[in-house]
Amino acid sequence: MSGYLGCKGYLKYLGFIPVLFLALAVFMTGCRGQGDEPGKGQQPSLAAGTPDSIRQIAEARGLSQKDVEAALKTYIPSGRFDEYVLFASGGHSGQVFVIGVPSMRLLKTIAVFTPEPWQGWATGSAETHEILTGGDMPIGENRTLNWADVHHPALSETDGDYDGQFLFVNDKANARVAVIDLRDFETKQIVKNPNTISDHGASFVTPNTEYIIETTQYATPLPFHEYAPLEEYKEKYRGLATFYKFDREKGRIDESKSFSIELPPYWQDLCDSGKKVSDGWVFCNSINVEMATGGINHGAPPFEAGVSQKEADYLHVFNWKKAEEVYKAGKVNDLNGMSVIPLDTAIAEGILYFMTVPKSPHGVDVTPDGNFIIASGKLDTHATVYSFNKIMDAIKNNNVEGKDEYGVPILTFADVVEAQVEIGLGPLHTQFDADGNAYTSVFVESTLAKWRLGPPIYNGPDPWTLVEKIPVQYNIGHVVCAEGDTVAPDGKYCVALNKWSIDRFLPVGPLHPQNFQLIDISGENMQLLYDMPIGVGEPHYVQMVKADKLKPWLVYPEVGFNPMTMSVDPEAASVGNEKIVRDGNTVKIWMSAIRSHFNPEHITVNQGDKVTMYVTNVERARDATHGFAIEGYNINLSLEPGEASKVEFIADKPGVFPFYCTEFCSALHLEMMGYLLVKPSPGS
Ligand code: K7E
Ligand code: CUA
Repeated sequence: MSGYLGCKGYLKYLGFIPVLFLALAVFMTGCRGQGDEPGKGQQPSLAAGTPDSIRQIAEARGLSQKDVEAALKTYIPSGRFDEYVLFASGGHSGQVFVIGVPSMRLLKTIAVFTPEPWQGWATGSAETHEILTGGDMPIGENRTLNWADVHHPALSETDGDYDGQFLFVNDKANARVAVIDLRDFETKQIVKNPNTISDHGASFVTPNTEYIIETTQYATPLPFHEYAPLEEYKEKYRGLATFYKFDREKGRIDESKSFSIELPPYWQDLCDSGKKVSDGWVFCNSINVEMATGGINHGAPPFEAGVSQKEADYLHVFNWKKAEEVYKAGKVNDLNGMSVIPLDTAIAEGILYFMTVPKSPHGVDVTPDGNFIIASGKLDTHATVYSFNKIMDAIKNNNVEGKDEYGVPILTFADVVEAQVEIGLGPLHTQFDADGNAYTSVFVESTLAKWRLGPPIYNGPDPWTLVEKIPVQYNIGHVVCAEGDTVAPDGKYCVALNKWSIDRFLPVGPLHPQNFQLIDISGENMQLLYDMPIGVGEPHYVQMVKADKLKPWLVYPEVGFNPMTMSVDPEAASVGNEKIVRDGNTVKIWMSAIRSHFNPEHITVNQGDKVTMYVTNVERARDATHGFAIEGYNINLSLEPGEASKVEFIADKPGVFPFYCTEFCSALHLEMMGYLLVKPSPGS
């Protein structure tokens, strides 16, 4: 324990100087692992009256009463369902993880930006390949992206509440946004921003999913594929906030009705939409108002120091309803097919204002009632709370404390701030419960802090004060609480999304899993319930939705259904129309799949033929999925009941290639196969 106290003492006397920040983070990390010994439980101490059978299990396993309570709170018996669902960004995996709460069982990964063979995602089907490459870079040839850095999932909303229909996620590395339809949990669209290469303040939705918001992270010349040396950073480099119009009917982003706003080359960071009273506004943080360009290799200060020289950065305040009017009035430039509102226009039209935020902010979160905007500095110990009404007053009265280099008005800090709440060192992100409390992740300290909001959302004693902190293991990034970023949070659970696990799991080599820690927030004190390792990528943000808001299909509604169009495909194969049709060197095959055979089973083509296969799973039974793989041809489809898929390939390799079903669908699954015979062309 002395090590832990030593760390605390160190913290107390340390000034929060940016250059020391890294050293501090390293030091704090070194402090860890000195508390509880991993793998060894505390002495069991079950309450009197606990049945002997339970007492014996607890004693044999070295479980305390708290451990047993935690186990009981998370256990879901076979055949029963979880109460909540987490949609977790998959980080580098380019995917989304679907996890049940409170069991913390992984229910599914949704393939988004990377090929995923089980779902047949871009591993053979023409449709999925078309979606995946729909977001490819508009530069270079053969530049098919095969990874992504997924940060922020956003569920579609109606009146500021999750409606369970769609999910959007971003790819920070390449400024892409994807649309997932929650009827079949499949990705339907990937859009690449033509003018920026990286994003971070994405995906965030407006309260009725009118728009999906995406802001640049690292500034580049505008557009990004133009060249400009770093010496011209201030003149040529720019950020962007893009508002993608969502067509709910079609379930797609409509790029032709989307627009961007040109921004100074600060690094725009996370965003949140105003809601209720603040509907119509969007708030996005930024860092690097210094416009540092790094250059440690030329003796310049490294980015980490340059970017955090100043005491404050700017929180961007956007009037998106006004921006929409300006866009519709045509006061835009066309840039690579995207309408861009120039920075000067945004200023002149009252679309953009700044507010200062102390010490390298990161997250920004709007309270459920829409009255307050909370931002936290990574090098600060406070959450800074801005009042929406005060912001509106400052704008109306032109109460500014100056302008930035580009002429953006900066609202007077003292007049827009409602409170600054002492939270702990390194606050990042904030969520809410139903009782007027906020929950902020505190990175450097590795804690989750619960604190009280103030009137009108919380009208009890001691507003704007810290209530309790719970240690987490370790380095918490985001926190998610049940429906905790909507107009109507549920409370009950939060999950700490920890970057480091260090000593929490059986060692699996130097690359450690992330650690999702489920925390019960329903009682007087927060209680840690469960650690879930995530060993597939680094999740950032997660949303937690009430399970009964989701209404997914259990099978596709009709046989021959094409998930890309979400309708019956007129070209789909069906029972009775299976056939092989040759036209010159083009061969088309209509194939059905049902337990336990494909029809046709023999396909003979000539080397060099262009082959198109329409394969339909004609099953109507739940879970009767078939796969369709052609050995040696790098093809695997997943055909869920009713689904129709299309495969196109050139039969360039002669020989005999078994094709088979890759899902163990029946007792005679191994027999569900056939032969593709490719006759060598004469002379080959
Ligand atoms: Cu990792 Cu929201 Cu991209 Cu914070 S972000 S942790
Ligand atoms: Cu169909 Cu195995």
